[in-house]
Formats: sequence, C-alpha cells, structure tokens
Amino acid sequence: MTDSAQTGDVAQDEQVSGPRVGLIMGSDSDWPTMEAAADALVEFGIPFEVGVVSAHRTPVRMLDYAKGAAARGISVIIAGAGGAAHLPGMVAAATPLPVIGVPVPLKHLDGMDSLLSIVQMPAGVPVATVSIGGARNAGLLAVRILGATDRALSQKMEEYQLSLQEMVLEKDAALRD
Ligand code: RP5
Repeated sequence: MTDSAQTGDVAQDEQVSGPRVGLIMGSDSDWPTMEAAADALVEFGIPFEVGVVSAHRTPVRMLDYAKGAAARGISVIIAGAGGAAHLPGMVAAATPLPVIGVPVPLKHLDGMDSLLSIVQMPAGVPVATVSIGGARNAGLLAVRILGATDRALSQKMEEYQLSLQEMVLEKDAALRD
C-alpha cells in the first residue's frame, strides 16, 4: 500500500486528471479490509488516492486532509477505521464532501464497536455507513455518487448490475441442472 494522501493545494490542471476519491484509513492495519474499496474503484476506472490518516494519532493531518480535499478535486471520501472509529465522522465534520464510513472489524467485539462509532452521527453531519467490513460497497457507492453527474460511469454501473443479475440466474439454473 502506498501512503499517497497529500494535503495542501495542487495546481488547477492537476485537479482535472487527479484523484476523484480519497480512500483513507486510521491505520495501515485496516488495509486488508479497505483494499476491497480500492479494487472496486479500479474496476470502474476511478482515479483515487490512498493514505493513512489517523483521527487520534495525527489529528492535525486529519483536519488538513479533510479541509483540503474538495479544493484538490476530490469528490468523495471513503474513510475506514476500527474500534473507537472516529475518523469518518471527524472528516465529515471538516469537509462538505460526501463521506462513506467503513467499520473495520478488529479482534474484539466483531466490529460492532466500529459500526456504532461510525453510524451514530449527530443530525447535520452525515456519514454514509456501510456494513462491518463492507469496503467493496463503499467503493461501489462512491462510483454511484460520481455516476450521478457522469452518464458513462452510470451506464457502467448499470452493466455491473446486469452482471450481478446474470450471475444469480446462472447459479439458479445450475442448482436445477
Ligand atoms: C483505529 O485503530 C484504526 O483504524 C485501526 O482499525 C485501529 C488499530 O490500529 P493499529 O493499532 O493497528 O495501528 O484507529
């Protein structure tokens, strides 16, 4: 995994071709879970950046990242964390961008602690929370958000949905073979 998350300004032309999704996590130990979000973004050809941004261990870096993301051309942030998982909510508090939270399951409590830390946001500061360990859906949700203003991407999502349908029908047919 590369820690390529950057803070600060970039030149205007870099925004056009630069990353559209910020994929961040509280620790590199979250990567085995979060990798599925990256895989989904790669499948749909979405440029993204990856980085470790810890709400507790690097609070200033977290705020810099959240405050600077929109100006750098990021449209959606996916934030994963485990345990006392404050990263998605704190990032959402410091950016107007949509934030998707991924509860990372740790050794204890099966990820329920992560889920509740991320999902119970106060009114006014939304985090779109996926299931415990549901990083693939976080990636797919980011694609759908970008697809709302990108017809080609939206069509690609429709094709993916059709492929899911075909997969189920094939399994159904195989059961009765
Ligand atoms: C959280 O603490 C991280 O998101 C990670 O899930 C958890 C444990 O981090 P490490 O001790 O493995 O670095 O903030």
